[in-house]
Amino acid sequence: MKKLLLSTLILIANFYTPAASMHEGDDHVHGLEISQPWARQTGNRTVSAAIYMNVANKGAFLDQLIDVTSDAAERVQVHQSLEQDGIMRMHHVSALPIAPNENLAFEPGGYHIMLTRLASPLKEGDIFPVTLTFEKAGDVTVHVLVTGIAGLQE
Ligand SMILES: [Cu+2]
Repeated sequence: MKKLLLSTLILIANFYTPAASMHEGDDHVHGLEISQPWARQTGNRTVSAAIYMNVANKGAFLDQLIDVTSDAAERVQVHQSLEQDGIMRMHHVSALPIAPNENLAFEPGGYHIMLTRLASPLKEGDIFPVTLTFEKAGDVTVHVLVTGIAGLQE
């Protein structure tokens, strides 16, 4: 009986711990696949920078990006660039839903993660962590590659 109880506990532990360690990875988390996070180098400037990536929901459930954090800047927000009356404007997006089978691109002229007041300039070749918080998947830390001024070459 004692042995059975112990194996049940181990089973429960195994069931729960992978979720925590999965959150540290860069890709598959609760069906979310996050690929190629990148940001352009900023020269000597620390005013702002934008992070781009691709988020694919390969799971069966709708999820939402509800927060983004990083030590790389004082303020980190999800933004959407939209053209209004011929002028490109950026809007803060507080919750960004990603439906099953949806492939959401964060790209120049669209969604991006805005870093405002950088801790230090972004230098080409640097890699820094950013944590995305999803309603269902929880915290997912990705590593952003700083590219040259041309951006990520496909
Ligand atoms: Cu922005």
